[in-house]
Amino acid sequence: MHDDYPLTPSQIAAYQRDGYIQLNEVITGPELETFRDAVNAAVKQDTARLDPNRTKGSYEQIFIQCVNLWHRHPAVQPFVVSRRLGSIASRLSGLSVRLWHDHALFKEPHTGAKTPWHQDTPYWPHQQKMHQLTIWIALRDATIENGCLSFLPGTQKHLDIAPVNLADPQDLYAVAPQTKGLKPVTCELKAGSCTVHNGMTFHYAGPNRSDGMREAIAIIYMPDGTTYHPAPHPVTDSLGLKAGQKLNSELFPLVSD
Ligand SMILES: O=C(O)CCC(=O)C(=O)O
Repeated sequence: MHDDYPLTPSQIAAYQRDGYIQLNEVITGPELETFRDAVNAAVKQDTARLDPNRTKGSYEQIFIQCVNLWHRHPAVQPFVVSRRLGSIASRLSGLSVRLWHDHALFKEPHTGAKTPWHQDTPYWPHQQKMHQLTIWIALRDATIENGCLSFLPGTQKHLDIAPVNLADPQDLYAVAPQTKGLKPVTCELKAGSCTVHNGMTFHYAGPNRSDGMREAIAIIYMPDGTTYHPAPHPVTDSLGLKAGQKLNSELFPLVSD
């Protein structure tokens, strides 16, 4: 995971124009198996205390979400803070980047919940909002049947839209009428391939109608120099940060040159 994944100037231009891009075969072979096993073991450990018969709220029906695996699970860490992934984020955004956080996003079979159309950055306690980006890695094939991602190209330029409540979403056109008429692009991915999206790009995933788990991990990056905007967030709530403080502690490592 030390080598650079090849990116052409036209791929970088496409990412900057559309706010997302699909990159195939980013992690392959034994590395993919090791990463998938490590993430699966981490999710299993993190969810072991949950009662499988509990009633799940609407958010929990969307996916099993385990945040910052890299910080608690040594086998996951080398992948999340790897040069290969950090350098993709840095070259696509054109900026030096830090890790914001990772999260495993496992959509359970037949639970029926879609991930509603939303932008990410409005949820985050950051003063700067325009250049965060997520590498979403399929650990097993992501298909229309099991809930792969779709994007609305160019919507990263639509700032100042109120955050969508994922557990109780409004209609997309009520939240963001400027998206009317845009054609979504759906990205089916082979395991080990990924999509990268700007945190302001609207995206969506359908329900998992297959018999297997949709296993993915999303790794989120922010430009070096991003500062704290006081707002509740599980990653920063316990850190005692002050408004305007740089997010540059060991929890937010620099992952690019
Ligand atoms: O995995 C999903 O269903 C949604 C992912 C997502 O919203 C994200 O990575 O920003």
